Amino acid sequence: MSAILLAIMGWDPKNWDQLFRALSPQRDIRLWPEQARNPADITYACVWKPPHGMLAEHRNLKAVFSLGAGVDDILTDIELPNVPIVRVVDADLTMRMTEYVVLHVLKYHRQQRLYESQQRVRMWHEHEQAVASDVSVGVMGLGELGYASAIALQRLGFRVHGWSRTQKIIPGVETFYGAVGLEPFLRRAEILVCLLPSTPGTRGILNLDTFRRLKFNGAMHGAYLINAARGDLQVDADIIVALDEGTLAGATLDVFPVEPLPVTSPLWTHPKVTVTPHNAAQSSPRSIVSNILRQIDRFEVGVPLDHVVDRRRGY
Ligand code: NDP
Ligand code: OXD
Repeated sequence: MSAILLAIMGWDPKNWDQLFRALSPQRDIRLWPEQARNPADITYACVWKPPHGMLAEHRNLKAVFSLGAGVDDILTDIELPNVPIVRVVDADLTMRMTEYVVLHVLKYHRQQRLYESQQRVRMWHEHEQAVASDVSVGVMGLGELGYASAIALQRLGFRVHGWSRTQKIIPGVETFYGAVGLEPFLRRAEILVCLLPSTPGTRGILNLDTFRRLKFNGAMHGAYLINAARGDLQVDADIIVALDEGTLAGATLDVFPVEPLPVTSPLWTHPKVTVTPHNAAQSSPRSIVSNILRQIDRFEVGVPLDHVVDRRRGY
């Protein structure tokens, strides 16, 4: 008996459950916790924010598939079974994240919030507009999502810099890497886009010290933050201080240390903050489910899994 377990927390599991059943009617699909029985039957688990310790109860697991690109919620489970963890790498997800990054970079570049505030008071007034090639955008993380966003921004004419853990060569993008590369990278960035995974090496990296190193006297006349990666990379209190002291001129935040963002958070109403509900790369479950089922079919005939997470690196 071989069954697939779906354990989905924080998202509505119904659509996923229906898709798995529709796209693989021959398989035994069990939605956790309602249909959890005989844990020994389970050979694959497809999960989003599974409760810690739950996967360890399934001793015949052969692989765990994350339903998202980030796997921090899975890897922080200290009882995680020693099986491959596969993450999502999907063209649709990548495109949606690229759209989000381009949208918010352009929103700052084209002073859209300012024009919207003018519209509210029927003010017809043009402001000087910087040329994109004078604006420096720094992309933290040059993996699947950071790379695609950097290329899209570079094609729009921005001056793009990137930072990663290991060295990268990307035509048209000035790259920096490792701890020594962080300082020169930050010094160039007027709009800082974060697409890093959450790991022990990155958590809290979006802090006041980081913001104070950004380039605030460039074509944008201020520094901006866009975090579409993970909430625990940012220190919310430091963002507020940086905005209030003028170190940051604006922040777009899709992710937060506590989600949903508590109604009491000052970020909701801060005049320089844009909040979105962790939907930067809201993507097609159909595409993700099809990819996972294809991987399982191939794995069962001996083909190695793609996009297996390196547990030592943490992403
Ligand atoms: P990848 O694993 O493909 O890329 C991660 C990048 O971060 C790599 O370039 C890596 O460097 C770099 N990196 C990791 N650790 C460090 C470090 N300590 N210092 C410098 N660079 C580092 O991930 P993806 O691009 O697919 O996704 C990135 C993150 O985006 C996910 O982990 C997830 O948290 C978040 N995400 C958010 C979504 C949303 O809707 N808001 C949707 C999807 C993902 P190197 O290349 O050298 O290894
Ligand atoms: C992901 C996400 O990691 O949606 O895929 O946050």
